[in-house]
Amino acid sequence: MTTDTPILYAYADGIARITLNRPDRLNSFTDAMHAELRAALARVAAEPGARVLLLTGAGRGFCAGQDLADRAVAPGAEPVDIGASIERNYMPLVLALRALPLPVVCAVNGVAAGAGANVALACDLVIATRSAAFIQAFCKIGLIPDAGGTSFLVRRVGAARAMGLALLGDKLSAADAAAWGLIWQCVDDDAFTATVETTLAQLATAPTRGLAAIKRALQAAEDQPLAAQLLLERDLQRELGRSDDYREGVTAFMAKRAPSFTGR
Ligand code: T3D
Repeated sequence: MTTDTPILYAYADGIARITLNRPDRLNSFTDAMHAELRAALARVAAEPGARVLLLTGAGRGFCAGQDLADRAVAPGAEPVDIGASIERNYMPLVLALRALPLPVVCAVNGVAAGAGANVALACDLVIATRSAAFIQAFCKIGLIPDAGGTSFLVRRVGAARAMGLALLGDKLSAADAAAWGLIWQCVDDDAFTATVETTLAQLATAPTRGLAAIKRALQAAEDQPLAAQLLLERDLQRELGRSDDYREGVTAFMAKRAPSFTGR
């Protein structure tokens, strides 16, 4: 695999694939990598037939967060404005992953630390290989979890575990991450690739508009009360009831045959 470019992009058969590609630095983020990642996500959004996105890392790690080599400050020098970096890079990244109108599968192939862990959590389905781990490493360098971490952690694992992970920065195994409800699945290393590919194939042939609406509704449920959620469900269901895939789903069920969804 080439390391010339920090982001690899591939597309075929409805499946877009983005690989973080700085393996010798555990795929940690630089400004250049963020710019390429933004461009790749824009490409997915513009890909007419894209029905699922895979995000993964090259080499033995998924992502070790911000490249700290870019953050070393000489004595007496002005520190980097990290807020500006977050605004320029991490906020648009998390929001773009959440807004994509198709499922985003994050295949966590190894350690996910700092913002790398939280970018994974911004994806819709996180499948981690058993030897992977999640580390809220921020507390070790005097920072707080960013890239949505404070929100994802509290919502998924509850306040007590979120506080422990964020304050101690301990390594959370992929198995515990799945058991705690932080991620979807922990898979044995030798079954990891096959499981990811089966999941991608399933999602790439599913009713894409319906999946996008599920994503939107579940995200909305994090912020709004039941009454508003019921209204959103009504509106999305009304829209989906007019889709080709709903018609095909019902027709196939009645005909006792497998459906063939087009994503429309
Ligand atoms: O813009 C902003 O600044 C704001 C955003 C901040 C968000 C953040 O993400 S802050 C948190 C940054 N990340 C970390 O603090 C994690 C740092 N890395 C580690 O703690 C460890 O590398 C790991 C626990 C992730 C993995 O440990 P291990 O033993 O498996 O690997 P290693 O030997 O530490 O790393 C392998 C190489 O990658 C090594 O380089 P070398 O010695 O082979 O030349 C290491 O220095 C490099 N590396 C790992 N993480 C980073 C990194 N280089 C730069 N930045 C990194 N984050």
